[in-house]
Amino acid sequence: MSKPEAVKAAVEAGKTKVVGDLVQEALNAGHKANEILAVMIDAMEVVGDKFSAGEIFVPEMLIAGKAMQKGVEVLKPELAGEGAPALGKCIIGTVAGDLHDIGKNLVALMIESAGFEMIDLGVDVPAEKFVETIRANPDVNIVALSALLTTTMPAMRDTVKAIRESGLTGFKIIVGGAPITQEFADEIGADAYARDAGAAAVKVKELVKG
Ligand code: B1M
Repeated sequence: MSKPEAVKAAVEAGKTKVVGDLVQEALNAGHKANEILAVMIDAMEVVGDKFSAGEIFVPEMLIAGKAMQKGVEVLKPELAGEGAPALGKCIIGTVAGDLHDIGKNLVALMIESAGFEMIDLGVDVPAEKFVETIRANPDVNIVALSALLTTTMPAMRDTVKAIRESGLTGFKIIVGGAPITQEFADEIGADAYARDAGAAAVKVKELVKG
């Protein structure tokens, strides 16, 4: 089994204690951080499919998520890079009712690495909390919303609506997450959509450069 395959197997099996070491071994063996991240995302895909098929349940999905987080911790310095010019301030959060944060954390890491100061509101963030935080940070130029459930897409819509109705301006809203599409982003009045964390970092740079 190759080093990345070992990482994938350990994430799938929720082996939280060994994933970090396996990721480090894969890096030491010359595998790129993005390649290792991709196999961990594949592992979560397998876990999600097994959950859908009724082969595993929420606790197993949770533990696989924890295992992935351990792996991401080791990858962070490699993914983050350094020395990006200061481009502004970003507020990020997973919308109300949604507890998924692995993807949101990756997006936060990549946007931060692109040169943004990050205010991470965490998960299950009510629309009012986004509005309140934007109001308290007049220099914010990016608001980033994540949603992983089809059932929380309406909360994303409500959040964009609440932010627009607040009358606050001077920032762009970017949305993303597995069920989100460009069409949905357009429909709810977001300024941008990104498919993954790398694309989100590219997009926010374009947004602030106007
Ligand atoms: Co949940 N879950 N989960 N889960 N979970 C999914 C999302 C699911 C697809 C699994 C499945 O059934 N196949 C399914 C959703 C179905 C749907 O709505 N269509 C699902 C379900 C049903 C549920 C529960 C309802 C289960 C239950 O209780 N019966 C429940 C809901 C809880 C809640 O939120 N209220 C639930 C709970 C959980 C756990 C808590 C156990 C755990 C989350 C742990 C955590 O996040 N700390 C969990 C997990 C781990 C998953 C899967 C297996 C993995 C998610 C993940 O981290 N992927 C997931 C299946 C899957 O994704 N294949 C599943 C890896 C991560 C890197 O990818 O988050 O997609 P992702 O992020 C990507 C992109 O989406 C994008 O960039 C990232 C990569 O670069 N992106 C953005 C994300 N945010 C972005 C924002 C942007 C731009 C891009 O701009 C701002």
